[in-house]
Amino acid sequence: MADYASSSHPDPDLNNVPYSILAEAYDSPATPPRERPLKVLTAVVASVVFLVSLVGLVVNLVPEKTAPHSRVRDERGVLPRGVAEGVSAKSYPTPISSDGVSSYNWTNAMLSWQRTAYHFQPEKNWMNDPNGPLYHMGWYHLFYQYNPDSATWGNITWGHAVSVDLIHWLYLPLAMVPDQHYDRKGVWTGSATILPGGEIKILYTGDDDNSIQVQNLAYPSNHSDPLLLNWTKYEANPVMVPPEGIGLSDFRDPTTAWVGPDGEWRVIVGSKINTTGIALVYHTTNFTSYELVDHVLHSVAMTGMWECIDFYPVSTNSSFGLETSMVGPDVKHVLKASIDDLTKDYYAIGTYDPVNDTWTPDDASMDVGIGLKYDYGWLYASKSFYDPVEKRRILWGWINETDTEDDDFAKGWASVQAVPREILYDDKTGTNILQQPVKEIESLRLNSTEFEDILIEAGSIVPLDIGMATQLDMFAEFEIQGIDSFKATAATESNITECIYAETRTSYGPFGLAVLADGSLSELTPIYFRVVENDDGRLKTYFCADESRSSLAPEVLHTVYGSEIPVLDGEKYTVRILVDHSIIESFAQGGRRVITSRVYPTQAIYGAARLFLFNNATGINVTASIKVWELNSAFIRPFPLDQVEH
Ligand code: DQQ
Repeated sequence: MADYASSSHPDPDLNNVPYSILAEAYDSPATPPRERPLKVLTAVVASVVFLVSLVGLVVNLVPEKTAPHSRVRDERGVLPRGVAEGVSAKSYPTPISSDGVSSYNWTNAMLSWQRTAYHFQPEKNWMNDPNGPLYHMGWYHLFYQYNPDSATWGNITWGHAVSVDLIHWLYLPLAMVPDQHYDRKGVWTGSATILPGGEIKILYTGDDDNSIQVQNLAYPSNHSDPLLLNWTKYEANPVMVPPEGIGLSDFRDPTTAWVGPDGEWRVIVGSKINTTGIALVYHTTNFTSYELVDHVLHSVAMTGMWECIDFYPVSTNSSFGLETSMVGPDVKHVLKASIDDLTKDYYAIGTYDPVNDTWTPDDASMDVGIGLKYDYGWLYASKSFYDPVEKRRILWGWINETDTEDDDFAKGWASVQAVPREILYDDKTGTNILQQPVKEIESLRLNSTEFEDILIEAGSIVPLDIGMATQLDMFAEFEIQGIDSFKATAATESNITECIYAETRTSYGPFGLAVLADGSLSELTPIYFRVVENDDGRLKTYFCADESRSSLAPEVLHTVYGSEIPVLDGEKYTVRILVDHSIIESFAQGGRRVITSRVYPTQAIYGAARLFLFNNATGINVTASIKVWELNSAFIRPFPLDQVEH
């Protein structure tokens, strides 16, 4: 087998792809960012005056809530195309209201503002799952489910882009299109496996001529091409067909393979039997013929179809990611399934038995599909890969839309990929993974503003003077003042559990940040903590995002979501937030819980977007320290193939 990993780059120019320097690529603001004092005391004083007038707004300005509309059928009973063709509801039909108005009166300026500046998205049209991420000869490759023809799901091909740093991307020609009997109705999701010598194998699901889901093999036509421009589909595809007892449209999304102690490769394919979600295991030695193991890797009753399974090791005693085949004493395994019925990615941590090919969750009550989610907002069909350069595991995930199909047509595009996240095991809790944006995102940081020990009194909101608030990276720490003395007197609010509207005042919160808010608070997205006293007097914390007031557009989803989050003794309440136009990604307590908000502001856009601190607790004051960076735009353009030899 050729040792491709050691092949040298055939064209040195490719190592110096002509990126524009960022300052030139970034067109706003036109002048260099102004420096701001580190401690903005004057802003705080002004804030105190301002907050008094705004308290009433936060508390009283409660617009009528729009009930989440049906995400399965529209009012004519029409199924979204994805559902009709055997995958999840990936486009939402446009609801028709009683007055016949189906959509907000969007202007072009509003619609163009929604497009992100540093998240990966194609130039136009529909995108969904990330596929086959890998590193090869100096380039990170990302493939993705893509409709080249329209802003809705369908005609699924593999789009392709490359990056040297996971932030700036160059679009390449389509990698694979639906042109064979075994994938004519779609080149669906798949994963890459890199063999020890560097050879790349891709397994993907094809929706065949008869709408049967089958697994196919593809490989680079030329492994020496760093850009992997051409792909060969194996001539004897398909290599796996639905086994006996498995529905013909319930068999999809093969994982990255890993090698077992017997030297054979293992691959998982997602499926279900009745309403039990399952992970089928296959063995192979050559990637062309496969043997189904006579038991599943794992199953969970009542979780329905498992899409886009991911299975990988995490180290319990180091801060490095692990290559997919790694097993050992200080290794646990994460099993993730994208739960088709809920369109959410659920994971659990457990123990893999490589001899018997079984996996057991550490805590059966927190099993896959009933326990933890990667993201309590909008992230689906995620896939991880091992980055051999930085020795880390990186997660890609699809941020799906929560507007309507008509809105997507108006925008001309639908969906973005989340900023890639590094995954680590949380050795402090031992119960969850940690997710953080890859460190390369920090290369986009421009000027910063820092606020220290700002007092946010109960029932107040404090504007932060940071200028443009549409492309941000921020880190905030909150401390409750006098929690111990207050705890003794606070009424138990165990009846108000989970996440609530941010303006609902309880003893210990909500408190946090109002992101993408306009000056009059007609639109805002609160990202917040709320602390609750259990019956036994112990405190528990919720981390939430409230999208109920994110947009004046009635047709988009308005909802509140989040999760209970471990906050250990001695820890402050901390959150890192990335804002990129209509996407907000929030990582609490070092990434123990993550919420991606998909919002569609109509007023809090361009220069009108602001950032606030708020505290809607009834009985506690909170202090906050926060550092906010303005972020540059990433360089995401077509690869100048005509300018380079390859
Ligand atoms: N998307 C693909 C399927 C997968 C689904 C089709 C998950 O392979 O199950 O576009 O979003």
